[in-house]
Amino acid sequence: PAEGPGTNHATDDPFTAPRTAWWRTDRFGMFIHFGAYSNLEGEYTRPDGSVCRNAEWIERECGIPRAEYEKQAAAFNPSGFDAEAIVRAAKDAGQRYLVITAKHHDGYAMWPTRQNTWNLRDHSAFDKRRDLLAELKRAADAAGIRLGFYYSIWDWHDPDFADPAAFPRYKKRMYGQLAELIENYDPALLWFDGEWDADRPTNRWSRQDGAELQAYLHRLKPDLIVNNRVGKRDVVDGDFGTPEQEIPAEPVDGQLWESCMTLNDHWGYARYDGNWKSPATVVRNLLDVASRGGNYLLNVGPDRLGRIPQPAVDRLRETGRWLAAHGQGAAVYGAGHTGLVAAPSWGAVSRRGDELYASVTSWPAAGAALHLTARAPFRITAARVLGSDRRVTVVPAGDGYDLTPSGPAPDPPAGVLRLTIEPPPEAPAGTG
Ligand code: H79
Repeated sequence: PAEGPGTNHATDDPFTAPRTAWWRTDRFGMFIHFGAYSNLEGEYTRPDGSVCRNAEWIERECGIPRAEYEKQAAAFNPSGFDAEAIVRAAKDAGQRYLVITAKHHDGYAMWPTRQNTWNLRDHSAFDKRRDLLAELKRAADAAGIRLGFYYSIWDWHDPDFADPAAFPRYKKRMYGQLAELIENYDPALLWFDGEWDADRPTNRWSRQDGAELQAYLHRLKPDLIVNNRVGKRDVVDGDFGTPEQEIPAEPVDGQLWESCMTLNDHWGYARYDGNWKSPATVVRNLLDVASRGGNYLLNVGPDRLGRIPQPAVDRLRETGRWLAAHGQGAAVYGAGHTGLVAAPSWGAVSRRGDELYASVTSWPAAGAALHLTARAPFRITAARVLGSDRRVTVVPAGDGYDLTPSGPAPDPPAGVLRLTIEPPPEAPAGTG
């Protein structure tokens, strides 16, 4: 049957469902790209001595012969993978969930799957008694952080994937792997990718395939959250949209969304990539995302031994410090789109109930005002700077209010103004 926009394959509305409440509140997660490609650390030396650079797409983009890729995977030994250190880094950043690549496009499973031997236990130099996903699950549970898995539908390794006649066999193994993931590790979320595969032009992954898969997953785990790449990335597919390396300018009506972004220029580890985003950029992205009602999934790529690079750890810690210093993340967790004000140039404004959180990333000169443009009528009954005893003078001005914090600019020149508003208009759905 034809389905109109807004008709989701889930049996509930993800925008308001209790099932998605934690995700709508938590706002900030850690993406982890880690797989057999990580062992190459972004560089492949061809037989002629030339070097080809990439990260998680290295097998395909650098044209590595299958046997060659399998050989290097057999040497993969992430002995330095420390689930507790990873969870600590996420926790330090203020991240509240993790999404790790259980299987990327190269088809290599990061857990001891029973469906094939192309996996970390059976095809590596890693300690066969260890199970990284189980370690991560245990550490995440202990820290009160949720765990999700990235799973690529596209599979470069399984010969049945690209053959339409054999695809049902691939699909059976894929369903089997997903059941393993759910039964063994009880993930809070599955993050699909690679539904736009180019290898089966006559038999593409369809909306119907996505709907069937989603129904299957919800039978196994009714409160599972699934991204929109389970289908065709339309409003009917999965629970949330997945803008990649971008932040939408506006919230998407009636739809949950999450921006996934890299911390440097690659998802997987690339030893030559030192183009790290500044902590200020990370903080600003998080504030912008939250103010538009979205989540921010910030990526790290562990090295061949499984260690998150130190520049990434440092930036995560700085981000967490910022949140802690300015109201313990009050502008982010459980906060969302205001529906009341225009996005200011000096920061971002989010809302939780009858409070607005005006995060200031460009502090004004002493005595100068921050202008807040109102898009709907509301009064401000109280204003303060979180984590500080500064006062805020509020004066109606033009199309909104002038907010003037007392004293000289703080060091660093940033802060969060909490504005209590009245009457508290109906908060938009989809926020905490
Ligand atoms: O897992 C990460 C990416 O590997 C995956 N999605 C995120 C979360 C992704 N797959 N494809 N794309 C993103 C977009 C396609 C980019 C491409 Fe390319 C441009 C494929 C080939 C050219 C990037 C640049 C990858 C190889 C070269």
